[in-house]
Amino acid sequence: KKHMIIDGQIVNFDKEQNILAVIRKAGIDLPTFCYYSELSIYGACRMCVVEDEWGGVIASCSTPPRDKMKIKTNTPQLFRYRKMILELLLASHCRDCTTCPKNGKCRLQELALRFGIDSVRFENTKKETEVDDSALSIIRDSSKCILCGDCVRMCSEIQNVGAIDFAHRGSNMTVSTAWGKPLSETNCVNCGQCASVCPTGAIVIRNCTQKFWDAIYDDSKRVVVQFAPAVRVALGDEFGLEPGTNVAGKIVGALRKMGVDEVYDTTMGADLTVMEESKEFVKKYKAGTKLPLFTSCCPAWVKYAEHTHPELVEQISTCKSPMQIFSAVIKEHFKQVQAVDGKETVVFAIMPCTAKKDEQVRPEFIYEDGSRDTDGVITTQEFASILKQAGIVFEDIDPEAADMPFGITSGAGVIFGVTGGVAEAVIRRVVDDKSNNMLHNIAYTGVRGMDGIKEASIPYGEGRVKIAVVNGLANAEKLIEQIEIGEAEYDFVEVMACPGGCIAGAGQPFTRREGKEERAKGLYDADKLSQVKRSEENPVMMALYGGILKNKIHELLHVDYSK
Ligand code: HC1
Ligand code: SF4
Repeated sequence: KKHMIIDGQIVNFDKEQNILAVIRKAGIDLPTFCYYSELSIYGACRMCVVEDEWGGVIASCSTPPRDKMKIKTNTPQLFRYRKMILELLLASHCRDCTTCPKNGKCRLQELALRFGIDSVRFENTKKETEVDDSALSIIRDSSKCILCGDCVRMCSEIQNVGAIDFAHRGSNMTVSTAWGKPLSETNCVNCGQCASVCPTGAIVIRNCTQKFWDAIYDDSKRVVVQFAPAVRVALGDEFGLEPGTNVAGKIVGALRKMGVDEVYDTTMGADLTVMEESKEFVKKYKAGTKLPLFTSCCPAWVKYAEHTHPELVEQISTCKSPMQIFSAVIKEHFKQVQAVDGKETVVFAIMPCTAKKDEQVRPEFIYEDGSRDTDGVITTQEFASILKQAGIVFEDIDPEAADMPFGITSGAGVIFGVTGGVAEAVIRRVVDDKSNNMLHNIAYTGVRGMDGIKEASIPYGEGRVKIAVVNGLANAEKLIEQIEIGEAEYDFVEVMACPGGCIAGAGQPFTRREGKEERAKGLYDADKLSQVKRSEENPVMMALYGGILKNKIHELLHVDYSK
């Protein structure tokens, strides 16, 4: 076996691409600003330096491991070196930590503390604060940027968007949009993935918590909250629970404690999406309409298609996303109640996603009287801060069940939150064989797992339906290219912009691959535990289709992005 000697300790390695990965394997938390295993190596921050056996200083992220190599990670020289880098960064950085949205979660702050920096020896070269808050999901403050390039690589390598890039040279270097345009005027899709890797407060997610509180404090409003499938398996991270713990019941209990009038699970909306999307798919498949049908629930994907592949927009399902479907149904349901008690119904959605903040105000979802389907979107992280503001001791909250009449959900709906879940839920609906055996087989068709591009094929009628599942927009681009040059052919394609699906949305507490796997497991376990496995078996569906959806299916559940 190949091995390295790290600080005198033998550590085996095999497929690790760089020394840093071997060091982390040895349980040493070497600091970095610019290293993410899923992104290319930039090697700019130099915090991860180590000493070789001759006292030479090398960047561990960009050096491959060699057999029998000896390195040290902690020497007086390295300590001085790291301190100096931190002081140089702090000299040009805003130091108003208490009012920064990243306070307590900033890596620069964390490392300054860890290395005991109590003063900075260099002249203050902080630039003027320059905030771009034009976009609905993220806010950029370039004066807090440390030029690690994480956002740039995320936006281009994983999302194939390239809305931001390095501009200028030397001491004038910044991260900027093309021509310095406001972000809202670029091809940014609001996925927020840049913010999720930004180590400082240079890119943060827009905060809408005050809007939520204003509604709660307003007695003339009926506040209805829905929470997305993926939120339940990530929120616990903020409260020290085991990764992937399902806290759905606690979310309901906590929201009631804060004075929310009605609490629902977006999973019911996902069931409605399955019903409608399956219907649309089967109709198109049988009619021989141009396929594949692309899913529509990820708003960052919809935006990407609009910017980059307008020719594909008419192949995107006309189903509104579960969030929008559910809000529309809630508003319709409370119309009569509102006529009696005079309270205005406002719907907030707790989402793992930053693009939902943009989806919610798309013109398609704002009606003539100014009303909307969803009135506010708060991310999982914002919800965690709301809980803390309310003084809720989350650990002590007893789980409760969601309200009726929409409180029953299916296992098919809950797995929407993980890549492959929408496809799996639709397959469950369209196959004729409703046996447990088939249910089990569907899980092994290839739709599950964290791979960026997955394929499945299921028997249907006389033939087979070919399905692809992609996550990360660069993977979507690869698949589209293959389809367009005729190298691949599919009937149904699920696209989620965030790598791993909604469980890794930018609104969630940040996690790496292992954390995503735990979250996925949390959702698959929830599916296993639910009595109702298929959307069409959810009794709420029957009640809705026989009730308020009569004559309103198109109006409440569909949208046409190609118009
Ligand atoms: Fe998602 Fe969806 S699954 S988009 O990934 O279709 O955000 O969780 O709420 O709308 O249900 C996100 C998650 C979410 C919608 C559903
Ligand atoms: Fe790029 Fe997404 Fe950030 Fe927009 S939100 S700049 S698309 S990474």
